[in-house]
Amino acid sequence: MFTTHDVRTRHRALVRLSAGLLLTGAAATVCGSPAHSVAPTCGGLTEAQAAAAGYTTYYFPGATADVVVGGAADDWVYTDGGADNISTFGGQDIICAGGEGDFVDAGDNRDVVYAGGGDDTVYGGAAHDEIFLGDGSDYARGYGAPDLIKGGRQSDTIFGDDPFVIAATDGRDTLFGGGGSDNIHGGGKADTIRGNGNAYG
Ligand SMILES: [Ca+2]
Ligand SMILES: [Ca+2]
Repeated sequence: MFTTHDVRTRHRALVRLSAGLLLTGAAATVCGSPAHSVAPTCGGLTEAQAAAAGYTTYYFPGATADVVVGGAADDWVYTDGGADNISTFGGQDIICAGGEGDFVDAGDNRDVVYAGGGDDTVYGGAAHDEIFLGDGSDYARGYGAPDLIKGGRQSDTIFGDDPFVIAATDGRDTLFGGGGSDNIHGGGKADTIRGNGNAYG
């Protein structure tokens, strides 16, 4: 099923697990895929598909508070329920944080974050990130480059860039509030901002 490269990738993930960087959970749910899927997906990929595509995978289903420390390469993260703490640094990472209030720092490069339910805090880091905040009263910062951030049903606070310092790296962000009374700040550059209740993340 797996190539030699996949085995090495999975081995590295297990090494991190054995180093005490990660905690595991139990039951599985679906993120970003139809409910009838056999294996849960994140960003349209199951863990096996993500590993085959070269991602370092962190798969922790269940309602436990997981801690994930990714690396400079491309990470695929599925933590499901529980208040998770996820940092993935460089690489083009795909993150599904699941329910409850999570903290996500996607780091450099282009990342895709599905924060799920709960009151989440999400930092996109540098580059063009896509952040979907889901339910809960969330807080998000896109930081540099043009980011796409979509709020959810409740009242969210969304910043396209650093709210305190206008920088040359600020991007033309696209920010949607979704439901609730949202607080949205574009930052530098010409941003597109909609309080639209039909644009849930
Ligand atoms: Ca990474
Ligand atoms: Ca980023």
